[in-house]
Amino acid sequence: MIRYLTAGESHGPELTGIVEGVPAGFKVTKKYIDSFLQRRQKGLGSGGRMNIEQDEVFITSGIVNGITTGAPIALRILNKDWKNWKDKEIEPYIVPRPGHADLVGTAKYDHEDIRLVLERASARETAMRTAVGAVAAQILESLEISIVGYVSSIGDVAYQRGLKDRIDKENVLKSSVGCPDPEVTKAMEDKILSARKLKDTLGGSITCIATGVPATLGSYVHWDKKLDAILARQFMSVQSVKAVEIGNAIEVSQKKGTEVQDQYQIEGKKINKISNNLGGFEGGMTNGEDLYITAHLKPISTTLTPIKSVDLVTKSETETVYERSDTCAVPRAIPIFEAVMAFEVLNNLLLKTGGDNRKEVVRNFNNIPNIELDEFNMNNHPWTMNYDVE
Ligand code: EPS
Repeated sequence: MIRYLTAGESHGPELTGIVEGVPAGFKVTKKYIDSFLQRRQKGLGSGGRMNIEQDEVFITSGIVNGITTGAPIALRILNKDWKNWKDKEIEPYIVPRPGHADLVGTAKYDHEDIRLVLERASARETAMRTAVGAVAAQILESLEISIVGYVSSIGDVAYQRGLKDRIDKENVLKSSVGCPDPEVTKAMEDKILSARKLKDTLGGSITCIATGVPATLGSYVHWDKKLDAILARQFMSVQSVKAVEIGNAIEVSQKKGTEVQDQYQIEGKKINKISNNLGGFEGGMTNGEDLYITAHLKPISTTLTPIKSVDLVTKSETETVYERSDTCAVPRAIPIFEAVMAFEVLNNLLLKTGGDNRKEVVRNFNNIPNIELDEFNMNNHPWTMNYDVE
């Protein structure tokens, strides 16, 4: 079991992360983690803050000479904006933004200023989650498991991937909005630019596909071990996410069973599927197909156009006051979801393989059986199910 904690405020000195349980002997580099962090800063729709930050990770424990040691991994990301906040007299923040954690968070912790809530609720926290997940992603890559994310919608402009289409990471990187299709990219760009002009914000969705994940991770025997459910929870925990979809779940829910099941067919010794509507999961377990999950994000709560709220000092109705923010955070959020997915896939892989070091993990990884005809040893006799009860 690997686990992690993050700490840090959006405008405080730094973000901190500690990852525990990573086996020894895997290559993990600052360069690889930084490539995730840099992607999280790019994308149409970003606000002014991304011109201030140039995120990079400082590894201060658990990885020596680019190789994991088995000890807890400590990560730091410095906030460049800190120097602008240090010793600054801060205006009171008394009007909560509907949709943000502001109102409920202030009530929950009995704060005297809303800023204390937004400092931690801010999606700045995802910088550290991205760094943590990048550690997992680099380890997965060494096991030939790769994860690619892309923007599948911005507002009501959607990109529908063909069932068998591979997503080319280069095309995602080339797009200002992280969508692999140039025509849809243009429509998404227009959508974001017009929202900015209208002083409004936009949501959208991000799809992540993991390739090379072996079958039988997760479990059907107990609710909290179902891997699709675990991943849904992790995706949902990212700021702004309001729905998580496994495979083509929404479409599947609207069709007949015979139309949507991923029917089996034999190819050589393999039992393959004719489609992947279920996103690589059957019964809460990976089935050897690509894992395919979409997070749907609401528009950011901080709008340039004021919306109705309350003044917590005068206790009267008022309108929100604009705080610097993004118009649309979806394009730059792709690496966050790749990272979140990588962490849980690695976690569940290690639950299966065990191992304190790379040699043990790789040996056990290579022994995970494929879903092939020869692997099945069926009894093929009538039998009785006995329990020692009346
Ligand atoms: C955010 C508001 C903006 C975003 C921030 C998330 O920050 P600021 O208030 O400093 O302008 O830029 O995202 C990040 C700082 C980041 O690194 O992703 C919010 O309110 O959630």
